[in-house]
Amino acid sequence: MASGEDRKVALLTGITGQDGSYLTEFLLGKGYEVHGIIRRASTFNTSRIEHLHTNVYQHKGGKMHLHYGDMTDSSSLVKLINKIKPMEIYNLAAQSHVKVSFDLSEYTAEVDAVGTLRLLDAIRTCGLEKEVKFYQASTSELYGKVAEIPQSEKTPFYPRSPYACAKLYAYWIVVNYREAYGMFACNGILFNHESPRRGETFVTRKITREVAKIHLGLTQCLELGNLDSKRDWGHAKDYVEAMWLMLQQPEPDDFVIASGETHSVREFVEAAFRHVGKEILWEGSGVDEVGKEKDTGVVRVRINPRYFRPTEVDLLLGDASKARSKFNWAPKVSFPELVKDMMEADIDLMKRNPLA
Ligand code: NDP
Ligand code: GDR
Repeated sequence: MASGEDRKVALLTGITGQDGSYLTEFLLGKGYEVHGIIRRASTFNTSRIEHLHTNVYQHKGGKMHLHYGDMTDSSSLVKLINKIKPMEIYNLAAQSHVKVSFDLSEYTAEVDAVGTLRLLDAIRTCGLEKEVKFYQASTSELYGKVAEIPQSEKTPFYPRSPYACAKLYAYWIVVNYREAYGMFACNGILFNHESPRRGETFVTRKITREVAKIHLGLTQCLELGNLDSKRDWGHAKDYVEAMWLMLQQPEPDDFVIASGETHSVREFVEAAFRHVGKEILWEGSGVDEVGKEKDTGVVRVRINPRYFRPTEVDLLLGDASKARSKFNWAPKVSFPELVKDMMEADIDLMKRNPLA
């Protein structure tokens, strides 16, 4: 383990997730020793970081170490922090699916809200509150029923799901520990960010996977919920850099990270089909709406109410000007480039493994 003033040691919760995998690559590239907490599963859950784990030469001067732990298990967190003595902690672990949080509301609060408290308290238990820099994965879902457009650090919150309510607690406990104990703790209020590594049940990845299958003749039609909600979508690779930049600032603070553009789910669907040369025409409205392929008239998109949420977030559009002015952050990947990246990856995946 590295020692001395220049130790670059980071601990990540949620290392096996989309953001955890990109952040690990980013930190290894900067020469960090990266420690990640993984939870026990009955099947392998490290596919997104396997390429970093097994090939020592891709570590680029850093090293990745994995440890069993869980956000619901305080003693595992204390033991790991005490052993690793990280300089930076990135809290990315969460039950991160908004729709699922309506079914698993108590568990979501345990992991996303109380889990964050456990981690902060574990740092204090180890006496490291003045040494560790802490990043909290906060979210644009906090804005929920939006009070203003675009949303900035000053926009009031109005959470619309058990997930967002849990993340609201986490947001405020981070602010409170910063003020109460002088911790270097930051909230990154990140708007939606996607990639070929996005979980398969989030809408963008669901669309790119299914459109890739339709393109290859593996399936005919894709089922979705609300096509009208609008999101500010960026690329996860750009967003993990912002997480790191926040912790390199002279003072801890909270920052919105967003692309500054908003698109509806319907627009994402159209862009994905356009990528494979199909134009979609919409007919009907509400649950009767369908998307037909212009050339053949075949129905390619159907609405299934099972994907509706009890309360929806209609429109998100972020204003990241504070991050731009404080540390010169701006997204590099545009909306069309994001769709292209995800479509190409899923077409390639489905060609290699049609059952994926
Ligand atoms: P993912 O769902 O891809 O990853 C979540 C990670 O948390 C996984 O590594 C998962 O482990 C881990 N995890 C879940 N429950 C526990 C637990 N009880 N103990 C330990 N680890 C656990 O999320 P993303 O990478 O997309 O997002 C990262 C963070 O950023 C999340 O907190 C999310 O809520 C937040 N966020 C995400 C945004 C986005 O657009 N992606 C936007 C704003 C915020 P496993 O692999 O075993 O399931
Ligand atoms: P979101 O992402 O809820 O914004 O949370 P998701 O991709 O799940 O939904 C975006 C929008 O698409 C609509 N939608 C569907 N969503 C899913 N998952 N499946 C469908 O079939 C479908 N059809 C329409 C949804 O109703 C919604 O309006 C993500 C997560 O990563 C959070 O952890 C993170 O905090 C926020 O982004 C910012």
